[in-house]
Amino acid sequence: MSYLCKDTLKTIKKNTVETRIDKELDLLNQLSYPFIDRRVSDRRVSDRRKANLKKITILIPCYNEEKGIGKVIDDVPCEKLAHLGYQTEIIVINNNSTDNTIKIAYEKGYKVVSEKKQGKGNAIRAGFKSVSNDTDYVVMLDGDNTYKAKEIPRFIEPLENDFCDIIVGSRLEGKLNGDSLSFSHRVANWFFTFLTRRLYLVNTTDICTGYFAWKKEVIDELAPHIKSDGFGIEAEMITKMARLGFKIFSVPITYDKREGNSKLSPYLDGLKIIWILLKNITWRPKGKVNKTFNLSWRFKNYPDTIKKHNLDLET
Ligand SMILES: Nc1nc2c(ncn2[C@@H]2O[C@H](COP(=O)(O)OP(=O)(O)O)[C@@H](O)[C@H]2O)c(=O)[nH]1
Ligand SMILES: [Mg+2]
Repeated sequence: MSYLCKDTLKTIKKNTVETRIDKELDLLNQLSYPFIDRRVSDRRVSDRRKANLKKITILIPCYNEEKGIGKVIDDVPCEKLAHLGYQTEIIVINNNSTDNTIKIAYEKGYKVVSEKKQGKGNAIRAGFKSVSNDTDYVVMLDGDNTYKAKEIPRFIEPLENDFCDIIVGSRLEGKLNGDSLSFSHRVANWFFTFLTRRLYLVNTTDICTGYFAWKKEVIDELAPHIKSDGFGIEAEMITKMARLGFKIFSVPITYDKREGNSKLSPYLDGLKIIWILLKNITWRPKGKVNKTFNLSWRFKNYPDTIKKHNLDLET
């Protein structure tokens, strides 16, 4: 009798496990078609709702990046992300490109947002506006194939675990391949980062990076405060995100030599960054007063040594 019971139990257990695995395989099969196709469609959205997937929107600002954009897009691990439970949308933000950038993005089936006002800052602001409300995480990286889109699953992990609100990709603490970042750029970046850590108590180790990930609600709060047209945008975002009291942390990333020509003017953009770092020391979101603001307090404490580095913003 007891033998029979055990046997029956084993059969029931086996059937239940098999049914569950079958169901999961079915789900993955349903999902894999639209992700191989990689087009954003209503069907994919409804699949996502059905399967309760989270959504990642990837923003790629591009100005004449025909040499890199195809590689960046192909490198996005859509299928791996789908298996991890994410739907992926890619948005290329174009700014008057005169080469084949848009053609390549369209051919691959992705959404292109065109912003007439030139500059990376203008492009990113246009990109923020085009992020849909059902997005959970927003990732941004350059279209020149310097940052590695295949690192996205590892990159967003601290957001998923609720460790922080914003991830800043760190090249200085990550892997700099070949001569991807010149000595002078490294020194300048180190200096800007040092200033930012001291003045804003931000736990970041590379403030000139172009690789970011945010929770969607951060974008909603941050976007109205961003004004930069050009390359000051990264410094502006980091300083204002700090002032808004979000939790910011770095994740080491790989940085390769860029495809095509850089649009950065090292001296002019370097001066702009210093100006933004100094100007935003006193910046506060309108209607909010920071009672803990005190310069000596900032210089005494270093981000590594303080437990809670969010500023208390009170209305
Ligand atoms: N849409 C748009 N993208 C830009 C503009 N300027 C630069 N970018 C993009 O921003 C990213 C960073 O620019 P890049 O020249 O690589 O600067 P670097 O990474 O600091 O050397 C690249 O993907 C560029 O194509 C612009 O005016 N408009
Ligand atoms: Mg670049």
